[in-house]
Amino acid sequence: MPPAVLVLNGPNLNLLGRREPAVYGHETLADLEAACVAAGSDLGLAVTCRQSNHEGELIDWIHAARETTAAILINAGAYSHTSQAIPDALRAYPGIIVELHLSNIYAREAFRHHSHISATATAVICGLGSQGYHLALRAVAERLAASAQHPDG
Ligand code: CA2
Repeated sequence: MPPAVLVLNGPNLNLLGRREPAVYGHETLADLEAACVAAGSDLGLAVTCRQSNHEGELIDWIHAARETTAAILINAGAYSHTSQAIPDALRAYPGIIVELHLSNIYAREAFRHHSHISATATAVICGLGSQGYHLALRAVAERLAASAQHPDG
């Protein structure tokens, strides 16, 4: 069985490709998710994608992933800057966590410069659009392969 990876997208990311293309690009969420599944399959990862506009639903998916997935890629949208509950859930997750943002949050409004999720994450990628998701999947595949070869680190 290939290692499972959960790609979580948070509030308003269902609007991708429909508004603000200058900031978030032309790709729709369906395009982004299909590319993640395809890249995962090339990398030997079983990728599942979920999007929600509701904090509690994102948290329920993080909890469920504890037993079943090797890594979570998360773009929590604006919850990154406001939520304490999502980072709490991520702190209880034992696998690899990559925080993602399509835009460069440091080049935008001051309220986007801090993410409560970053301190819980293994790595953070921002500003590369959908390419960031692809790079994150590649890094996860390489880390999992390395830890399979050297289980004690
Ligand atoms: O850059 C990112 O990926 C963000 O996580 C996107 C969030 C924003 O609140 C974060 O600061 C940075 C917003 C997602 C909203 O997505 C839309 C997409 C198309 C049209 C309108 C909103």
